This record gives sequence, C-alpha cells and structure tokens, in this order.
Amino acid sequence: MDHEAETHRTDLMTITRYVLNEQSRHPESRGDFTILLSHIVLGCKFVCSAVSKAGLAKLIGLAGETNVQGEEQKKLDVLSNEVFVKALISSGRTCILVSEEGEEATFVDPSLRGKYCVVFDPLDGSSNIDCGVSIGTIFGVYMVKDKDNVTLDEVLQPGKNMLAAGYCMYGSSCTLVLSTGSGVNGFTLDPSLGEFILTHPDIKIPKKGKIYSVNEGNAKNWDGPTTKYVEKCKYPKDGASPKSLRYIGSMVADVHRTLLYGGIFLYPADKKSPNGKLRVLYEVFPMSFLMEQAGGQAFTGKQRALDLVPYEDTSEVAHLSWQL
Ligand code: FDP
Repeated sequence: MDHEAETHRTDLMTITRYVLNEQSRHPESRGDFTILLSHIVLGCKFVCSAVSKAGLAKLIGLAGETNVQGEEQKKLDVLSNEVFVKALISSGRTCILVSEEGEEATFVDPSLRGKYCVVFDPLDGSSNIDCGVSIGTIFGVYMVKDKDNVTLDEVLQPGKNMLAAGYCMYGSSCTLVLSTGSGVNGFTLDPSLGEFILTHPDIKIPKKGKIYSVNEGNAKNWDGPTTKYVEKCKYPKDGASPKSLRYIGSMVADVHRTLLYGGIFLYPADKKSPNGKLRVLYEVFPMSFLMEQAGGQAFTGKQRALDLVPYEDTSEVAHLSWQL
C-alpha cells in the first residue's frame, strides 16, 4: 500500500481548515474572514447544485418563465445573485456589496455590518448556461476603515488594495480557486462530503504557455498592436511553433485553463467597445489579483490592471491580458 498517498487521501485539507491554519499565523485575527469565506462557500455550493440541475430543470420548465405548476421561476443568474446577497449579509461581516446583477451597491443594515466589502459576479459567462458549458462565480474582498461610516469610495479603490479574491468554476467538477494574498490554492468540491478539499496547492502559472485565448470574431475591430500580436501567435517569425487557440467565452473557464496550462487570455478593446467588455470591479480585479499571486501578469495594454482606479460610471477596462 502507498502510505503517503493514503495519508493524503485520509488527511483532508478542507477550505475551512486551510483558512483557519492561515488565520493562526495572524494572532490578532478574530476569525471574521473565515466566517465571511464560509458564507461565500455556501453561495458557491448552492449555485453549483442549481447549475447541475439547470439542464434537467429546463426540460420541465423550471428554468423558464413558469414551471409545470404555473409558478414564476427565477433565472439562474438572478437566483444566484439573491443567494449570494443573502449569504453575505447574514454573515454579519459585510458592509457594502457590489454585484454584477445589481444596478446599485447594497449597503448592509448597520445592525448586521462587518468590516468587509465584497464585489462579485454571481454567475459569469451566462451565455453558456443553456448549453451546459462551464461558468463561474467571481469575487473580490476589500476591508473598510470604519464600518459605521462607509461610502461607495470604499470599493472604488485600485485592485491592488484587495485583501482576497477568488472564483468558483462550475464545470466537470466544482473548483474554488482562492488567494488571500499569499499565493493561490485550488479546492475541489467533494459532493459526497459537501466540502471543498485542497486539490491544487500553491498554483503557479507555467512560465511559458502554448495557448492564446481571445474572441477572434472581433478581429476586424481590433487596433493595430492587438492584430499584430495575434498574428504573431499564429505565424511566429522566429521559427517557433504557432500557439494553439482555445476560447470558451466564459471568463472563469478561460482564466482557469490559463492558470493551469499557461499562455495568454485577452479581451481587447475594439472599435465597437472602446473600453473593452470585461468589468473592472468583479472580473478584472479579482482575476488579475489571482494571476499576479500565481506568478503571472495582468495588463490593460497601458498599465498594470491592479493599479486602475475605478470610478462610478465606468466598469469596463480597455484591454486585459496575461503573460505577454
Ligand atoms: P458573458 O457575456 O457570457 O457573461 O464578461 C462576461 C463574459 O461572458 C465573460 O465571462 C466572457 O469571457 C466574455 O463575456 C465573453 O464575451 P464574448 O461572447 O464577446 O466573447
């Protein structure tokens, strides 16, 4: 018997155990982040379960406007948002929530306030829901100075001020990738235990990658440098092999593959969307935070993505790429 493998299989590092271990390295910590994370994890488990039933539910009308009983049913992204908002508020550790699904930020009632702001996209890649392709939840966490006196400025900070970020991918397995600022770790949901188990410790993006990932259907609207770069991926002049193109069109899945296999993911600005498509607060910042923590890079084309300062009216970024 391989005792080492057996020990690994029986000594389960759950996500809660992992974060508690991290917490013990900060004696001043009171466990607030662990509590917040357990509520985020609950939201991810709910969405995972809902996503896995979505195809089936659609057959009997549950994902449509009304079900067989004639009851109004919520779309998966709206439902996911409600679950996350309620889970985050009930944690008692949040004060402002900014969701991709909400028009306005949610200011938590003072009686339930804690010191964290959470920015999130409860179900990203929604155009992939109906065909069962991988989608995900993306989140980022900031800490406020004074929870009794909060304004929107608390979340209009550069991404480099984030305390933690992560995503959960609902794919062939449910994988939660998290960074609290000291590396990146991946946890896979064991459905029989209902627990996320550490399966990808200390993820580092490979130094060289053979894949580029971009929606080439937008090529006619790209600027010169973007067109040139993608041409170079396909027709390298230095005798190297061309890169392979992989594009799912679901940011969590495309970024997850990039983290594990290396390469570049980009959603460049173009004539049609001069500010690009990806949203700064809940797509660009969390993913850039993870990418940097894994040893990669994230740029807008002009500057480090995490240095951007968001402002109220803009949620988009011009150009995003990793590992140029
Ligand atoms: P979606 O519109 O399906 O929600 O920014 C959202 C996003 O998906 C990303 O997840 C994905 O990377 C990108 O848009 C896909 O956009 P295109 O369909 O324009 O390629």
